[in-house]
Amino acid sequence: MINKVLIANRGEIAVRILRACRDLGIKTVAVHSTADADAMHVRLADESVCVGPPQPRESYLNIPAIISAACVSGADAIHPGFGFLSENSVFAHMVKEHGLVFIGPKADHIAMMGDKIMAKKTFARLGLPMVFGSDGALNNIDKATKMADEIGYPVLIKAACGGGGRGMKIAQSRQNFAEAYETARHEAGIAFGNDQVYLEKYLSNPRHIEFQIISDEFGNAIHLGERDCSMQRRNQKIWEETLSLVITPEFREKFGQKIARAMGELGYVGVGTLEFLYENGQLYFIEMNTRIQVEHPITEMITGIDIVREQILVAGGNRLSLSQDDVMFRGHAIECRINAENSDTFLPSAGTVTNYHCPGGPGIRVDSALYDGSKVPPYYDSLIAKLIVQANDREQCLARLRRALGEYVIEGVDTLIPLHQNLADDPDVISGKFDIHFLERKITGKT
Ligand code: MV4
Repeated sequence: MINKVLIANRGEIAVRILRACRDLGIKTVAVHSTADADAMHVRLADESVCVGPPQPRESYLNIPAIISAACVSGADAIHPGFGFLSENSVFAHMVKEHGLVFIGPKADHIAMMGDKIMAKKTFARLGLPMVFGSDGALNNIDKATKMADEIGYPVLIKAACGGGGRGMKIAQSRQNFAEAYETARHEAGIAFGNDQVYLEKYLSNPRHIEFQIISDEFGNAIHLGERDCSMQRRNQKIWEETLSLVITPEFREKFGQKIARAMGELGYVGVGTLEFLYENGQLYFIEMNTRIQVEHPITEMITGIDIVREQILVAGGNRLSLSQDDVMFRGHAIECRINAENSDTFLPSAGTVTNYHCPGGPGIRVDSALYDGSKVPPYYDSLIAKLIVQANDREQCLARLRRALGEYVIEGVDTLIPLHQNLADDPDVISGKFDIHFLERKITGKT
């Protein structure tokens, strides 16, 4: 049983986790940097510990400080949230070695999915469809070129330890393959300390679709449908939706079942997300994330399931509180990420919030740690609020979204609210015709 959770994170996700703990009657310990002493997650927690100066490396990523904070406060579990230490298998292992519960999957599964080649091999064996490409790492240029020729150009060279768009190089033709390959290996070596790369056929205009799964240690694994996360810029998602317009109920049920069965066979315990590219009516597996994700609330909104609650419960050794037959999808949900960034330039905007008014009413949820007078420090991710909207269908969802965006007041820092207002009025967004390149095209005006 988990009685007290240390939350190794900040901002809205720390508050989200605090809320799940409170609902479960679990005590909470916040950690914070000196820059976050007055932050909402510190105010809402039962206890708090300062773990270091503002720089993430010295506070939210400071493993000895965080594990010490858990030990001195008498916490019996650590929730890493997302980002920071959430997908660090060494940290997950250390937490366990200290007799604490890591609220996440087994360290071995985190390490497995961190290696994208290993992840692909695993899910290929479990029967998921893959993008046409190399079966593993390609460690010499001759073999790599032969493989690239076989795949056909354009070819994408991906770093084994990359992911989330980091460490990718595109080769448009055989003429520039050698240079792209050597550059990719060189950059991967510097960025990840591992220069292994693999190849995939480059899909030119895919959508980004991901399936949410959750499983317990008794072999129960379920899926909670998919999210369309195609609306992104520079690998940063801006707007997510569920359900996807391109997945039929029959396909969702069959494919979801296949994924859930695969998770059960793997012995995976916890929440997770399988990422796919969608093109020409087909899904292709690319990566798996082993953390709770930023966009999890849209799935919560249409299923009515508290995913963070289930995550904490299964980490504590409990059975999933529901089966696949209990999972129903109600209407449509959209999340807008409200970043403290200028809507035109995307430059981050730190400062103090001088006026704050949050939207409400039917179908509206706001996940945020903002309050009137709160600080937005320059040291961290620019996500300051998530506006999540649900309605019976997509059209009504968009109408509610426009209403909520119109009510939202955040003064003192620049935000992406104007960008979202623009997107909610865009004919291509309204008709649902967008792929992963849509936003970049819209911003630059290119076709
Ligand atoms: C691809 C691709 C096209 N073809 N793989 C980027 C993030 C990483 N998770 C995988 N990524 C991509 N892999 C093949 N074979 C295009 C991307 C990609 C992308 C994917 C999802 C969301 C946003 C993206 C932005 C640029 C490129």
